[in-house]
Amino acid sequence: ALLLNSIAEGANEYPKPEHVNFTYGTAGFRTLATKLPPVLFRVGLLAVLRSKRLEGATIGVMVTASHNPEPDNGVKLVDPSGEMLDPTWEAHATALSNCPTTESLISTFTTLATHLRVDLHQPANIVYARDTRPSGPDLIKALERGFSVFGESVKLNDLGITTTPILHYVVKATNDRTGEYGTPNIKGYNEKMSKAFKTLIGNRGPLAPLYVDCANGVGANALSDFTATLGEILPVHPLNTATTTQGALNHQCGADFVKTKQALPPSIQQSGVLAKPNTRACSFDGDADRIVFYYQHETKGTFRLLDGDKIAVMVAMFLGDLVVKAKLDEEHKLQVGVVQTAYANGSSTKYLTSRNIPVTCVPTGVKHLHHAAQRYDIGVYFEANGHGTVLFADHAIKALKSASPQSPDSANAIKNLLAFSELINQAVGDALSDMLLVEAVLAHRGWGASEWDAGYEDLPNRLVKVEVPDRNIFVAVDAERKLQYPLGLQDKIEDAMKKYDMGRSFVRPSGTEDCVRVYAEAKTTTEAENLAIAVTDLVK
Ligand code: NG1
Ligand code: ZN
Repeated sequence: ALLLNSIAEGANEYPKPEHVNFTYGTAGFRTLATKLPPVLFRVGLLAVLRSKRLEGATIGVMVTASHNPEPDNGVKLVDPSGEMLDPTWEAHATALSNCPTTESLISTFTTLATHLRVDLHQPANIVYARDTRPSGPDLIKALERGFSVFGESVKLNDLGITTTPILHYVVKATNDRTGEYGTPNIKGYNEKMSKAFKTLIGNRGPLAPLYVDCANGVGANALSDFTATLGEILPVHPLNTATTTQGALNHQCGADFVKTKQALPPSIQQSGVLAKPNTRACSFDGDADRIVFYYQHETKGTFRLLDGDKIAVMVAMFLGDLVVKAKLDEEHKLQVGVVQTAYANGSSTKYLTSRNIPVTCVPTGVKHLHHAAQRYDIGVYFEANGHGTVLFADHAIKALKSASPQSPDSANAIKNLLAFSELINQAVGDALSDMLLVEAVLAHRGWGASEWDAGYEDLPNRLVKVEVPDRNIFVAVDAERKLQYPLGLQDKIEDAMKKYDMGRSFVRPSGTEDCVRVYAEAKTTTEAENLAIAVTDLVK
């Protein structure tokens, strides 16, 4: 009863606004920041419930709206393994956030605690962080108010301002009783990564300079901390680091801008840094869990994008080659597989398949990619937009650690595979870690950007955002490659596709915005554009 009184007191300070319906979607809660304080208070309650339910295992809470505009914000929960919140709890989050009154909040909380068999006497442990958004401090206050109703039984670890993937790392490392994953703090993260990177680069450094667009977000802080630990082997030039300039976050820069516009951020264009042949740059998004690379064509000067698909293909091919070199016996022969979504460029899928690398296609959303990747010995997953990572199965690590190599070459390959498993964030996509992954592979291959790019040519493509009266009438199936409802629409889309050489198009409701997305690709830019227009007309 004491607890319920204390919840009521807090809830009264954070009444739910009327006429707003919150949903815990693929990216947690995400909307205009001014609407969010009551949601944060309630997420505080839920995070504690989840931790108590798991006998005090550490739960993570990240306050960010990633690549969205600065006035937006959001919040998501991280499970003890460092992965996204268990999907069955997403509904509980939605239920708590929508309780219209303090009374209904109390009753929903009580029902949840009973149904989920939460022993409220258990301890709870929470680690939390935020990105650089100006709305962050207020939202953290609301979150902490939620924790505070439970009094002393909750132990808190505030990481302050840091990236989403670092928060995931700290959650995973905190829960790892063996201590092998790494020291559970930001310093531990930097040390783990720089050690693995140095092993991989060996005497190949110093590498060519790399320009990094930090989207004027938290990636700027993380990058400067990290390079201080790393030293000279990778000369990094941070750009767009104005984390305290109002309105700068994700504005005309960052991974989402580059991928959507298929163009350089104007700031980089103007700086002229890419004019020197084969100079590469990359862009993080607002919470540094996505990355895309790019460069300028040496003779034509055109913009060349190296997106999530290009990263996945290069990394999968390289790890596949290392596995062959490692000469693990037949029984332990590890299979490298790739997980993509329908947004993967058709050329990338074709390239992988023609080289006997298995490809799985799953619906949008990191949790789907992550789970599918866990089914491979070494599972590479990337969304075309640059969110992705590589998962090494436990049995794969065991096989590598217990192998008895017959040649220096195999011994080297095994050492490198193990170093990659340390370098790559095993919890979630991570711009900083993926940046180093790409740099390490390029260094080993002896490649610059253009050699990396040469593998396959992207099909021209268009992504269109269509506002519709009700996006819920659109139901996608078959890993979102087809529409089941509205009835009959899929047939019309397929008729449109047939009119274009190598035409492919699909429609799905967005999980993060109030719109449906139309994707189209075809042999030429004009054809891709026309197909996108034709399908958009069908949807409207
Ligand atoms: P939605 O809004 O469901 O399309 C977007 C991205 C996803 C993923 C999520 C989570 C595209 C087309 N969609 O999802 O890939 O990153 O946001 O942030 O890029
Ligand atoms: Zn992000």
